[in-house]
Parts: sequence; C-alpha cells; structure tokens
Amino acid sequence: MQRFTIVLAGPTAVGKTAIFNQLVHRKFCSTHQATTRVVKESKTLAIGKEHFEIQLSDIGGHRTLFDWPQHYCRRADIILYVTDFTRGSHQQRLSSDLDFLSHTYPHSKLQVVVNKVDILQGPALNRELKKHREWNFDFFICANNPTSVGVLFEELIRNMMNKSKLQEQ
Ligand SMILES: Nc1nc2c(ncn2[C@@H]2O[C@H](COP(=O)(O)OP(=O)(O)O)[C@@H](O)[C@H]2O)c(=O)[nH]1
Ligand SMILES: [Mg+2]
Repeated sequence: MQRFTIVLAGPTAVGKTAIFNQLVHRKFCSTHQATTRVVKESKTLAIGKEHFEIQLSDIGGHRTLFDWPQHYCRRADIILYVTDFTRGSHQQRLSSDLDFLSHTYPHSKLQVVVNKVDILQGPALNRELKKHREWNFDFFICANNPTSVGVLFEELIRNMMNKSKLQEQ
C-alpha cells in the first residue's frame, strides 16, 4: 500500500486539529484547545479500488515557524499549511511562513489550505485573497464538514499520484 506522510502547519486556531480530528476520528469540536505536543495518526483511504495510507501529524501552532520541531517535516511528502481569513493576525505571517517552508523543505510539496470558508466566503474572501496574489491557495475547506475534509485528502493523494506518474514518463 502506498503511504504518504502529511504534516499540518500554520498559526494557532486556524483549524489544524479540527482537520486532523475530522480525517482520523470523523469528529468536530467547536472549542479550541491548544495542541501542545505532536499527535500522529494513520488513516487508510480508498480511492477507487486502491488503498492509501496517510500518516498525519498535528503539530501545535508556534509563534514563528523558526521554533518548530523541524525534524517532523524533514520526511513529509506534503506540508499542509493551514490558514483562515477570519482574523487579520494570521495573514501578517502568511508570506514569511510560506517563504520559510518552501525554502527549508524543498523536497516536500507545500500545499496551502484556506479553512473556515463557512465563516468568510464570496466577495469578502476574494478581497482578502487579492492581498496575497503572490501565493497559490490550493484548497478552500471547512473543517466542520466531513465531506470537505474528505475531498481535501483525496485530492492531495490524486495530485501525488499524478506527480509520480509524470516522473515515471
Ligand atoms: N466555523 C468553523 N470553525 C472552525 C473550523 N475549523 C476549526 N474551527 C474552530 O476554530 C477553532 C480552532 O480550531 P483548532 O482545530 O483547535 O485550531 P488549531 O490551533 O489550528 O489546531 C475551534 O474552536 C474550532 O472549532 C471551520 O471550518 N469552521
Ligand atoms: Mg491544534
């Protein structure tokens, strides 16, 4: 079975643990509890007739990514950077975080997830996104919706599979 290692990154309270719990336990909790250690779980996903194992790590939010437990990212196939546009403070560090991650982990695929689109969406969200034109936002999800999180991980795997097919050619 093919296995992918995925690490959740991003500021505190953007919904990393909510994404983790939704994928692994199919649960959503509406209160925020700071994640203080690294939590790792495996989850098997079926796409068509194939099965894939995702090893997902939820790392507590850090004031800056420079004081991160970096070894968790070294072997990550995907770094899933989560942000949300419901609070300005998350955007202030967006560019420096993404710059740091893309330079420090060039071998991991960096994917940016905008969470909480149930709260901020449509023109209001577009206005915020325009302020960060230099970055690609790969996914728009709400972690309180199991389908939204399921589609996210399915797409991540499909993208990885397409990438490896291209490399084989
Ligand atoms: N409305 C809404 N709330 C969310 C969503 N994702 C997370 N939350 C809430 O945001 C808060 C922070 O989530 P949490 O997963 O603990 O953030 P973390 O610090 O990044 O792990 C919690 O109160 C969650 O219930 C979402 O998609 N929509
Ligand atoms: Mg957390």
